[in-house]
Amino acid sequence: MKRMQPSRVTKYLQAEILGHPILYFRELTSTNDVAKELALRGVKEGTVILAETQIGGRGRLERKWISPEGGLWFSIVLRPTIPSKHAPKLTLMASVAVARTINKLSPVGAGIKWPNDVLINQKKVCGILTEAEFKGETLDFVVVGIGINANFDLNALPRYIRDYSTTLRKESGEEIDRETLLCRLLEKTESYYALFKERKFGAILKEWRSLTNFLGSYVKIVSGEEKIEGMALNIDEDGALMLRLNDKTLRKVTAGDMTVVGEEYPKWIDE
Ligand code: BT5
Repeated sequence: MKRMQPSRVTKYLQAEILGHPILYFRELTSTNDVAKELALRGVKEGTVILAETQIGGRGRLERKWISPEGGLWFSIVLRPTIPSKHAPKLTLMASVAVARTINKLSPVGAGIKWPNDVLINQKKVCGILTEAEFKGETLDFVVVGIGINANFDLNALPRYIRDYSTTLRKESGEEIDRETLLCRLLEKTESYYALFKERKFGAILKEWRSLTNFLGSYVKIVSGEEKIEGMALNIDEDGALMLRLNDKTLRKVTAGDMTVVGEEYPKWIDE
């Protein structure tokens, strides 16, 4: 597998904040861990940590993120001056940037599944892990970790993951230039981040909604110890999922794993 050359990204990058600098490593435990360490030591906003492979890649709730060579594994340090409660919006922002960038480079029809997955043909091609560090009520920094299954053989993933996952190469039928993908993705993320800072999150949400197809479906969500079922109505301005439960009450869910059970709301519920 040809290694990435971060200098090729920087040379063509038309972003002013993100990707300055890009710190590149052959192998790391987790780009999020290194980004957090460096952020605590004061690296500037926009710093990107990029690794060819991760041996301790992480998903949410300390789940493993398998990161073979050929994927695009990186984290961005952001330092927005916003109240901490707004941090989850950055995950939504990143998922819109990823789906839009993929679709621009290759017409594979990438879409978003709440809260942090980008899918192609209902299979996961990208996961996003946003981690925030607080200073009292405000944020010190946020690390947005993005993992994209770009060019490796799906057999590199264990079977229980493989059946629900895909790669860009498999879906598009050709090798994706990871440097171009990273370059375009940083530019796109920067433009959404500018909207975010201008408090125009509504514009990002609108795009998010247009990239998702589960709204209006009946879904199951596992959130901590709790299992919640209902019709997915909408995403609110904080990025939380609004559900109509079987007893017709409304419920706002801020975190969890969602499965779409049916395209339509089961008839028996309205009977
Ligand atoms: C995520 O968590 O989807 C967030 C993944 C974030 C990865 C990036 S890579 C760069 C940065 N550095 C890190 O250490 N992390 C970030 P979650 O929704 O909890 O999904 C985790 C689950 O996805 C696992 O439990 C597996 O079932 C599955 N999984 C693991 N590796 C995968 C892969 N390469 N492709 C698809 N699914 C995978």
